[in-house]
Amino acid sequence: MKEINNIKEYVRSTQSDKRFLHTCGVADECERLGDLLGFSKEDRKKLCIAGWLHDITKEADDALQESICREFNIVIPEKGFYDPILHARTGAYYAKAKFPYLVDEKIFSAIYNHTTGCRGMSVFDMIVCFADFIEPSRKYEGCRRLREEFYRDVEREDPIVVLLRCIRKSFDMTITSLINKEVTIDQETIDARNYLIEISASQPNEVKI
Ligand code: DGI
Ligand code: FE
Ligand code: FE
Repeated sequence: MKEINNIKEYVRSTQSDKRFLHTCGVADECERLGDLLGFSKEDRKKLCIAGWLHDITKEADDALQESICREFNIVIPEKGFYDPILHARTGAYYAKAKFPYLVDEKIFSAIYNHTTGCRGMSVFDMIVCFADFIEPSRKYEGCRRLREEFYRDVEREDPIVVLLRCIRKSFDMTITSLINKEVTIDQETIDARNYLIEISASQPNEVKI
């Protein structure tokens, strides 16, 4: 618990009020989803840590983004440090460097993949990614509706089937919004969406936990 408080204090002191509210929402949502999907107490704690840390570099200035990129050999995007995906990559490395005893492979992967997802993403990754999309401080109508749909359907269907369907719908909304904004769509985002369709149609219960 003390470790989580250290993380919480660090995040509180480095994020704006709005971002911190979002981070609290994601950490809570991660715990709730972990519980619904039958994760162990230990994994629920890890999900919560991933939630607290997922946007650790979202508000970092260019100098910090650049130094993280140089230290961990992350390619600086053509768009520059405003690239919306970069904070997921720098965040994973930075969180691991800052809290080495807490950030294991699962947490690293969930932070790394939280914006785009990826082909073969685990249920742990999906929970953090989906919690990021539906946490209560997101007021966008699509997020609110998807949150309601998830909590309604999970009462009467296999939770993993519902998670696969709802997270795929969240990718559909993100992709549609990127198309409407006439901006590029990262290959990982497309791969994640295709993977979710394929795995849902074949073996939803064989997805990596
Ligand atoms: O960091 P958050 O705002 O909490 O959420 P996030 O990490 O999911 O980032 C959301 C932003 O990322 C949103 O503006 C859409 C953008 N995004 C997600 N996938 C892609 C993308 N932007 C581009 N250009 N391409 C993508 O594939
Ligand atoms: Fe993010
Ligand atoms: Fe976020």
